[in-house]
Amino acid sequence: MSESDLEEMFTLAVSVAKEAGQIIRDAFDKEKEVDTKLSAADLVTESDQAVEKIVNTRIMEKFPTHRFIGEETTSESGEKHELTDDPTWIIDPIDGTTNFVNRIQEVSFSLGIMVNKKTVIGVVYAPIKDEMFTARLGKGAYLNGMKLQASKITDLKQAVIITEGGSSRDAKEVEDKVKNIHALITHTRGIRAYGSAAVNLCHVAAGRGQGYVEYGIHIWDFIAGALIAKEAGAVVLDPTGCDLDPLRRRILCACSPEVAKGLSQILTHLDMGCD
Ligand code: LIP
Repeated sequence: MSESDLEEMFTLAVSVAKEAGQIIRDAFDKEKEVDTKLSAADLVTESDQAVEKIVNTRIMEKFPTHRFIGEETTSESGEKHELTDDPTWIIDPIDGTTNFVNRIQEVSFSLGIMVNKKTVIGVVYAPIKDEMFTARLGKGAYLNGMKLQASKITDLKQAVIITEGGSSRDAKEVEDKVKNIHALITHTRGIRAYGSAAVNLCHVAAGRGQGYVEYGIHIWDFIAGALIAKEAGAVVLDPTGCDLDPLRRRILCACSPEVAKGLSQILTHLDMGCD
């Protein structure tokens, strides 16, 4: 893939993020029609579907041979994903749908592009706050054009860690997540939960906290934010400390290898299966 191909893809990614952001902003203060998916805490609205449809159309108009993985298309078809070497656009139309429904400002549009199974472009747009996070592989991460740098903290005791309860209500999963929250409170300076994986990763990229861990999310929730965090100098791994497998539904991000190691050691690692 040439530099100019990547440049064209990046330009389209930012432009569809702005278009998605406008749809999200227009609907934000209005009453929403809400449906549930796998659990009563797994939500979808008309806006999620509208954004995904328009973004899919824009991408296919310009790059008809590229692949597309979208949260809502996947939920409807129930299909498993196979990552190929083809250029693949992976989108979450609204990451933080529960926030969106409740008019909580941490909502985002997330778009990652993989080529040869490597993420080459990440764009996360938080439209209510008008924060556009972008990254290209090897070229750094930016917030509204300003270069990002993750925190330099190495001591877990000084770290603020973001984590989430997630949408599964399976008793064993909930029990293990509560154990993890207990461990995080015990070993860190504090925990936070913003309700959007993409936003959480961008917070770490921007030095707003030192780490983020979540079990039970999907490739579309984190693939763009993971590149943004990495390009800002953070470490992104599987929570066990192995390389991140984008289909294994769990992620650990930390501002430094020391904080990553400390986190991995105190956590109970949930097996979430594969996307
Ligand atoms: C959300 C994630 C969040 C997680 C929620 C949900 P959605 O994505 O970003 O981190 O805790 O359960 O999966 O469903 O709003 O796109």
